[in-house]
Amino acid sequence: MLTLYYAKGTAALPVHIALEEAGAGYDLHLLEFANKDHLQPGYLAINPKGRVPALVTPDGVLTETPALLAYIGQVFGAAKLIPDTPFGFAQAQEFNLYLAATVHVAHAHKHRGARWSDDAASQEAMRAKVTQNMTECAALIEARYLQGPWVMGEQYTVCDPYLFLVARWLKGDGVDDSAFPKILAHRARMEARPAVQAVLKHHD
Ligand SMILES: N[C@@H](CCC(=O)N[C@@H](CS)C(=O)NCC(=O)O)C(=O)O
Repeated sequence: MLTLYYAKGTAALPVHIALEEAGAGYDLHLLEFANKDHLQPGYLAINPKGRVPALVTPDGVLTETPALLAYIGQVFGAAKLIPDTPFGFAQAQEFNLYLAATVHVAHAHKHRGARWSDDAASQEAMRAKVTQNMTECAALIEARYLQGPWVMGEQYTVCDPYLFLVARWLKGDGVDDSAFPKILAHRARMEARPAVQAVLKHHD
């Protein structure tokens, strides 16, 4: 059995969707950031980084969203949530790692500037760059990565729920998402999927 530790509307969302799409058996453990559940000793013993998601598997704990997505894709191979060629899988990893290492970090500069500076003016300067940086990220995704109808083309993969998370951030980050019709259409396609609808009930 798998256990997903999650907080609502966070990077745990794509992992939750992937588990649902895979038809996996899993338990959910909700952490409330407002209560600092993610910083309590019980959770830090599971993930010393104090972040979500974390997935407890029969082989041990996994953290980092791209790793969890790749794991789910491989363990539940019949669901075909990852490309089955080395190049295709590397392309999916390229996309997911771009979201994790660049896009998520650009987004985090809005509320999490204290990770990088203790200086209030520096944190404000970081916040001021969020719209520009996220717009540039969206432009790259729109032009280079999102093949359509799904990120990897005809095959729905673990890249899709991850893009869905980012698409949900754009407006709040000040991005004019009407400039990105492929991302908007992809978001609508995601919202129409029963697995996504079922998972979103846990994240409202
Ligand atoms: N690199 C990690 C980032 C995880 C992460 O930063 N998650 C956020 C939620 S989206 C979090 O747990 N934030 C809590 C905090 O910063 O205190 C991943 O891709 O899983």
